[in-house]
Amino acid sequence: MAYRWTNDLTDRDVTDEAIYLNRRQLLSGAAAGVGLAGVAGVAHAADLEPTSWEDVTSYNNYYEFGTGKDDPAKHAHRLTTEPWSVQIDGLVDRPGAYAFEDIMSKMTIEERLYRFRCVEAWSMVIPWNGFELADLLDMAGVQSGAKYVAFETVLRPDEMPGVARPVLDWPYVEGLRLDEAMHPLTIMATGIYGRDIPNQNGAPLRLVVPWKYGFKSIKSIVRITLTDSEPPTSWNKANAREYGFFSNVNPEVDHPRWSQASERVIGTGLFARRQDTLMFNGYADEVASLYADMDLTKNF
Ligand SMILES: Nc1nc2c(c(=O)[nH]1)N[C@H]1C(S)=C(S)[C@@H](COP(=O)(O)O)O[C@H]1N2
Ligand SMILES: [Mo]
Repeated sequence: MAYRWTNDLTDRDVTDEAIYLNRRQLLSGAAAGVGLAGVAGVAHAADLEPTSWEDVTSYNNYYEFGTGKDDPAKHAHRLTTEPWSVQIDGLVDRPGAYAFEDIMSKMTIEERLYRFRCVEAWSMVIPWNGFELADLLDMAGVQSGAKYVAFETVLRPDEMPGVARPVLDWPYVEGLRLDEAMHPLTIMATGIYGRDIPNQNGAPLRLVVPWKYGFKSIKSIVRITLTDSEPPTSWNKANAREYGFFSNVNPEVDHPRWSQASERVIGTGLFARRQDTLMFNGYADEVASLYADMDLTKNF
């Protein structure tokens, strides 16, 4: 498998789960802990148990390939991810089509072990590789009038069997407030377990916003637009009463059809373990201040 990212980790350092886990144990040692303490997300890493590669890559939501959890793993191999470019436009100084390789050559790839909580009340812990979205936005030069960031997934009916049905209004679109987009926890993921991110997980690059429900983490991004007004988002368009623009993980605000107080932990067997859902998915210390003046039951 080709490694798309260039940093100090080579394919001999991180080739598979076992090696990844050993390496992580080293990283959680006291000396390494000091050096990593400044990196957002890593501070929490030591007490999180990563979901297996098998579960992360076979239990997916990617409706462009079908609505079954196993549809993306079955069909997403049809998606062509090379060549790939991301159109960055709107309120930026340097709009244009940014080639994936050019982006990667300028970005610093890090490991981020994040909790991942779907609005359907299941969760995983995923060791992403990626870069901070803020660095990409800085590359394009965000203008002072920008207040939001809009994202769009590639739309290829020939390669995506799921888009033949109007389950959502294709292409899949998402959005963040600019301060959310610039937050150091917000990343563009290009890998999992040190390997290129599989198509079913959103190759070649997808958003990851760990304190929000999973549907905010839009896959296979081809366009990023800086705007001055709140952009439309796919699930909000489909059902505004059930899916808000913010969609911050919140155990105290239930989905109209189910409780959000707890979650099923994927990969814990037939009688899957449940655990309490954490405010902002466990990232309250980092992000609660972004919403200090908001009523979270109204701005859900
Ligand atoms: N383009 C696109 N992005 C998407 C989705 C989708 O259907 N299409 N599903 C979302 C949902 S509901 C979740 S929970 C996550 C799932 O990511 P994963 O399959 O990598 O775990 O992707 C999100 N991003
Ligand atoms: Mo989801």
